[in-house]
Amino acid sequence: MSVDPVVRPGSGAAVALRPVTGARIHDGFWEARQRVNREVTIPLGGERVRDSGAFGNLRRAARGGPAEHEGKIFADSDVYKWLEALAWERGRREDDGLARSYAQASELVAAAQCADGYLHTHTQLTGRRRYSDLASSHELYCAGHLMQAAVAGRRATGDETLLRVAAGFADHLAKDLPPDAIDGHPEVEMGLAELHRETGVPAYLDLAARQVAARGRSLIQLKGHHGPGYRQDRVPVAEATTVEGHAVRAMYLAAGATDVAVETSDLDLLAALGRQWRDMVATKTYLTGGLGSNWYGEAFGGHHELAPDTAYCETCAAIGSVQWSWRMLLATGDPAYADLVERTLYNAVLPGVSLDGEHFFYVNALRVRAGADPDDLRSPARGRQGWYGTACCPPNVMRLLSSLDHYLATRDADGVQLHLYAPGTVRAGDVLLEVETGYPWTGRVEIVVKETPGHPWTLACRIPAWADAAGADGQTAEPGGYHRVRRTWRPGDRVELDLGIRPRLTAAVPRLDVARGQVAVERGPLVYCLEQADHPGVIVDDLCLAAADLRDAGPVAGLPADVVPVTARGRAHVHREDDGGFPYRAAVAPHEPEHGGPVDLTFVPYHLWANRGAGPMTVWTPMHRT
Ligand code: FUB
Ligand code: ZN
Repeated sequence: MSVDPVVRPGSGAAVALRPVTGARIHDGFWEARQRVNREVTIPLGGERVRDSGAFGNLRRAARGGPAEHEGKIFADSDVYKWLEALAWERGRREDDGLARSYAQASELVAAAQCADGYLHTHTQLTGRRRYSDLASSHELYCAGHLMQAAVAGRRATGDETLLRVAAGFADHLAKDLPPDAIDGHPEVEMGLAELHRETGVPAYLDLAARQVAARGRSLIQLKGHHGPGYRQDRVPVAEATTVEGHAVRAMYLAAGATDVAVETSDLDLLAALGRQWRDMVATKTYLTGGLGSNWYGEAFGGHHELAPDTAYCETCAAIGSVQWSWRMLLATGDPAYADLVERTLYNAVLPGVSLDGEHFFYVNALRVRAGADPDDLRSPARGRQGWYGTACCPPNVMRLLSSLDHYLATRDADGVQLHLYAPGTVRAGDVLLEVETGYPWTGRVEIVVKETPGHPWTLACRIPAWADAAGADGQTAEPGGYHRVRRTWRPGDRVELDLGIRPRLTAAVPRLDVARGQVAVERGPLVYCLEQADHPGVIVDDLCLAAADLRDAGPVAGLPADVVPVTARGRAHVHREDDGGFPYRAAVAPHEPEHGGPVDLTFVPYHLWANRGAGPMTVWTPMHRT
């Protein structure tokens, strides 16, 4: 089935690449997660959203306020994200149950809308004046999620119920939103831009552009201790050189600004976004692709402030990063953006949901110490939770997994580009490709041309930057670019990649001081970690790597059989008698050996940690001095 994708630049947009409308994952790693998403997570999400009171809010708003509002001020957005997931899922495979749930919830949303198009149940039910507290009301944030859900509904199912609601709201905003009114939480920019792409209404894009341009002029009322940077209102987007403040807000704004830049051919804005992205990658991104090192403000820290144990790395921030990088990839065709999409998907989004599909991480720290504080509900030391009072992350994962097929491939005038590898098919105009692979566990990818036009075109396959041992069609392939083959293809022609997946050690630049003297294990696109479950009798906090003898190993208990763990020789620090006191002592010279007993280390993919109970875990491991 061909479904217009989650991001669909307009015909005149300044983009290098365009998404394909017919990419489909059939099998393998991601299909297994999509299946659980469809069969377990999305139905459960519907129940949790109902239990949170969000449907009740809509029902009461439909009857007319004032009345009680339950849950967070942005509770409507949970409904919209969940509806978006349902819509994309219906586009993948229709079924009556999904269609019924979708129809009921979208009719409820439609019923709650005011006659003039306005819709925000908290404002409607409390009787608060519209747009009177945009710093925290999330009115436009919810509107943006509604618009994205509406576009998904139309593209994936042809249903226009939500599209009418979203267009009604957008028309109202275009007419009645006070000038210079911007939301404390960006999101509406992306929603308006995509709604414009779907409907062709210029006013929606104009409003998105005005929202982006108004930011950074300290128009938003300051709240609490936060300065304007927290809400991306300190520096105009076109002038910013880095990302700052609340990480989800920053990502949504950057993604929406990218939409505006390509639709309005504002190449200066696009260049500014490229600079911000590069600075973010160079100084503010965790190895996992996770973003946000500060719990306070759920925010970015300063340059190289990337402590693993106190990392925030909100799942939504990772999803926002995927959304932004994908748009930058479309805009520029630069594979570095696809590299970050892949790293982030596997290592910063996917940890957000358990293998059983019923539990979620909000915070994705790269280290959990023995005795870590479990007090906060978001603490990774508690393991994944069934839901959260602030439930932005779970339905965000749902909608991303259900639309993941859209991120596999693109096309341009010259041919087709494959960015992510999964068994499935890619339809791009007259071209039909079939992809066979066991990726990410193996690096072999076979692409078979099933249908092709009679003229020459180029098949471009991304060679990830980490793939320094990659080969393509028997020749060495350059990492960090595309393996391009241009020819007149015939059905049955194939390209064979070997991305050379083997375990490797990764170190951080010295400026990233919290990781000095430590290494991480990676294998293909996956970041690995040491987890307590595999190291009985010692504490993960005491482990270090004794030798760089990484080896692929057989299955480990409690994880799926296809998972490839990595083993290595390690040591466990031996605690001295006086270790229990003041925790500082005379330094030893760097060349003096450390002592400790040998331990066999087992590294498992980070995204799988805490599926066998939460406990100490670390991505970075000290190297043993000998
Ligand atoms: O404010 C809405 C969402 O709640 C944010 O994106 C998350 O960080 C959480 O604070
Ligand atoms: Zn979230």
